[in-house]
Amino acid sequence: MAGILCLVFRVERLQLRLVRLPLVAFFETSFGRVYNKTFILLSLDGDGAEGLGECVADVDPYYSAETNVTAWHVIKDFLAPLVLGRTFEHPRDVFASLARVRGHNMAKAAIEMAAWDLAARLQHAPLSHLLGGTRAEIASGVSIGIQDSLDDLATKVRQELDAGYRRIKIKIKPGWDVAAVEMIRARFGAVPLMVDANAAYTLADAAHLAELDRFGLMMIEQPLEYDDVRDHAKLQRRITTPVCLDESIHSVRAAAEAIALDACRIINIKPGRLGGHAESIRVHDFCAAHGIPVWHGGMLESGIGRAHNVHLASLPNFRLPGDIAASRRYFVPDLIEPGIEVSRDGTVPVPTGLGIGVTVDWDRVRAATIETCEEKA
Ligand code: NPQ
Ligand code: MG
Repeated sequence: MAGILCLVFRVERLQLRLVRLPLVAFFETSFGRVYNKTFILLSLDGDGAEGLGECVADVDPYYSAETNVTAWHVIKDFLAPLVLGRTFEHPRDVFASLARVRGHNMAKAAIEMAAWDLAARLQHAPLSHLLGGTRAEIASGVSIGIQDSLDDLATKVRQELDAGYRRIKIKIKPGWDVAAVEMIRARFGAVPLMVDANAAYTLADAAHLAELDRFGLMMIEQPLEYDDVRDHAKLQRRITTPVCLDESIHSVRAAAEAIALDACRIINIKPGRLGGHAESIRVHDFCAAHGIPVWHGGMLESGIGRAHNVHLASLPNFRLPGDIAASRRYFVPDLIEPGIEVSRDGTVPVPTGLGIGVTVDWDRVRAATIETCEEKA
């Protein structure tokens, strides 16, 4: 942004905390049901300031290959030595400095995002200013997990529409798809609605997925294999619902390939999956240049990761509501006070304080911490 020329910082200390928080309600996807969220909080100290990042890996390698244990190991033994004692000119250089380690984007993102927060604080600026955000508030949608019954689903949809959320996403899997969408259309009419399969189908299900075409869905997210592009392109030729890719988009190159093959019409950006803010901005910009709208995904983050997401989602090509809902849908209490709140019109204000701009309740963090580790330059 204008006026911010020098973002130099030196990384002096890296701290990991393994934290566990109970979820307000269970969350079920095509890959399983969870009752709590276990994640790594990462602090980077340098030049008298501290930046925070949150690793979005889970306990199981079911959404993606990474877990808390792999992230802890890779950060401590391989990534921390690449940043400790180093001086960076700009946080956008951090991801490239970790390139020797293949993959492990969620582990890399925790460090990279903490570096952005640190640099923003050293500049006395909100993170959104460094990222190139152009919005003062972002549009918020909800992701509703698989329920025990269609009645339970209807209750949830009613509740979220009443709360003001700007679109409803439901998780689907074989046996919980067409009837669930049909019920929502019958009871709630033409509300902005989409579905997310988390890779639960194969190309052999194309005719079945085409049954969703008549409901005017905004999109179907990641219907096929987590690392697939080609079959999604074949599927997109057989259905009219726009395909959105999530799991398959692990880099700007993967996004370029998917767009070139017409494997998707929309892309979900999650900084954890992409290795941080810088690679997310590259995907955002590439999609903007190719007329592909993006929206910000969610990984059941605490208020710390959620705040990072709000700042990133303030960039201009985040044209659809994100999976960035209120803290109270997930954690009561959250690790930040006050939590992320959603207005009656379904928006979240972009914090204007320094860095991620939220206040961490360190007593709550300590109470929820299972294990810690500290590495110094
Ligand atoms: C998605 N999130 O868009 C993911 C999937 C997901 C809000 O729908 C722990 C770790 C639990 C990762 C639950 C939403 C998770 C997780 C869901 C990811 O596909
Ligand atoms: Mg998804």
